[in-house]
Amino acid sequence: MKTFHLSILLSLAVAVYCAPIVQQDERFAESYLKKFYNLTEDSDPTVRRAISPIIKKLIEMQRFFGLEISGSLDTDTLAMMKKPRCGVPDGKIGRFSIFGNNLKWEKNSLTYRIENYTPDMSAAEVDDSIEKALQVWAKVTPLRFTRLYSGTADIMISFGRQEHGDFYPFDGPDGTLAHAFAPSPGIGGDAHFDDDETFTFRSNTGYILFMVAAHEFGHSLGLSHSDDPGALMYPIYSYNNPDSFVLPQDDVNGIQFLYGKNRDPVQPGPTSPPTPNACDSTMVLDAVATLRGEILFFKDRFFWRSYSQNSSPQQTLITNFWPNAPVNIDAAYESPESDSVLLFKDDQVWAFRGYDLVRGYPKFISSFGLPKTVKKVDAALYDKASGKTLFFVGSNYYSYDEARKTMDQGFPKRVDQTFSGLTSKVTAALQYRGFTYIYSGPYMFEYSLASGKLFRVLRNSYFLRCTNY
Ligand SMILES: [Ca+2]
Ligand SMILES: [Ca+2]
Ligand SMILES: [Ca+2]
Ligand SMILES: [Zn+2]
Ligand SMILES: [Zn+2]
Repeated sequence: MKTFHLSILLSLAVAVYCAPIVQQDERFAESYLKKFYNLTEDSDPTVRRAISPIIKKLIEMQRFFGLEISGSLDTDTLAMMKKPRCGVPDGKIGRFSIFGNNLKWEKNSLTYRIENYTPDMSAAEVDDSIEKALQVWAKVTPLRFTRLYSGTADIMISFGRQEHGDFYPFDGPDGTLAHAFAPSPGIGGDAHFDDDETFTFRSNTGYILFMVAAHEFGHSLGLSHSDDPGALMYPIYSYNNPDSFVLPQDDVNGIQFLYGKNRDPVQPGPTSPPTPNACDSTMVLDAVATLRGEILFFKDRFFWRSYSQNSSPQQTLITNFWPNAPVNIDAAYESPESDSVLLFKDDQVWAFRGYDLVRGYPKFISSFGLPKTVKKVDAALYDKASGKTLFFVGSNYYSYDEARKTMDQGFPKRVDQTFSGLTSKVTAALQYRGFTYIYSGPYMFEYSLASGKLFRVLRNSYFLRCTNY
C-alpha cells in the first residue's frame, strides 16, 4: 500500500519529486484535520515534539473511523477523508456522544422554521423531508416540533453556499454537506445545508435531504458524532431509503439519554437491529473472505476488517467501502487470479477491485456455470493450492476452476463426504495460512483440505476477536 508520511512530505526533497498530487493531498489532509479534529497551527514551532501535532491528529482520526493506525496519510485514510460528510467536528472515540455538560433543550416543545429553499427540489418535498427528519427524533422521545412561518424559531433551517453568515463557510460541491449547532439561544439548534450540493427527495443521485437533515437535527438536539458505523450520527453520509429508514439503536440510546423515552402509550413504528457486536458469541456471520492479506467478516450491513493478528478488527458499513455493493450478503471470496473480491447475494454476484466495481458486474451466478436450480450460494471458498473455488449450496458443494473459468465435472458432492463431521449447514468459508475454515453457525471447523483431516472446532471469536471492554 502506498503511504505518504506527512512529516517526510514537509521536506522539500519529496515535494519536488512528486509535487502536484502529493502536496495537494497533504494540504487537503491538513485542512480536514483542522476542520474536524481541532488541529491548530503550531503556536511555537521552535519547540521540538516527539510526535508532530499533525500525526497525532491523524492517528486520532484513524482511531475514530476504525482505520489502521498507521500515523501516515495512506490510501484508506485519504479515501475516508474524501467521503461526503457533516461539517461538525468529530468528538470522542465511542458510541453515541453528547456535547459537553449535557447540552440540551430544557423544554420538550421546540419550534422550527424553514427560512429558504433549495432549487433542487420542490418546496413541498423540502417541507416533507424536514418534517420527516424531525419526526425521526420525536418518535423515540417526548420532543414535539411546531413549525413557524415567521419570526425566530429554536431551529432555524436554511440553505446557503460558501460564506453564509457564520464563521463556518461551506466548501462547494461534496466535502461538507451541512452543519448544525448544539442547543443554546440564538444560532444554537440552527441547521445549515450547503446549496452547492444537489439534494434530492428520494432519488439515487444527489444527497437525500431527509438523511442529511435527520443527522443535523441530532446535533440541533444535543448529540455529537458517534463512531458506530451503523449510527445516524456517524459523520459520513450514507444512502438510506427514506421510506424504510428506522433510527439505529445507538442514536436511540443517545437521544433518550438526553430526553428520555416517548411517553405515548402507542409506540410508533418498528425499531432497528443494533450494530452487530463481535462479542456476541451466538452471532452467525454471513460470509468471510480474505482481501490482500486481511480478513473480512460480513454481517448484515457491516463488515469487520482484520488487518493483522495484532490489531483489533475494525467495523465499517459495506456501502462506506463499496457504495454499489449489496448488503446482507450470502457468500464472498477473494480471487487472486482477477485480483478482486466477489460478493454473492441471491442469484447475483458483484466483483470489486480495490474500491471499484469491476465492469460487467453484477452478473448472475449462473454465469459461473452453476445449474439454474441453484438460486443462491451459502458460502464460497477459494483454495489456493488448486486454484479452485468451492460453492456451498445446502448439503452439497460445486467446484469452479478459476484459471479455465469452468465448473469441474463430477460435482456436486456432498459436503460431509469431503469435510468429515460437518453435517450442519455451511454458513461461511475461509482459507487462511494454509488451513481451511468452514463456518457453521457460530462454530468454525478447521481442516486440511488436502487430507480432509479435521483439526479443531473453534468459535467465530478465534479470528474475529471481541475487544469490548
Ligand atoms: Ca436557534
Ligand atoms: Ca460541500
Ligand atoms: Ca453465508
Ligand atoms: Zn454531524
Ligand atoms: Zn452555517
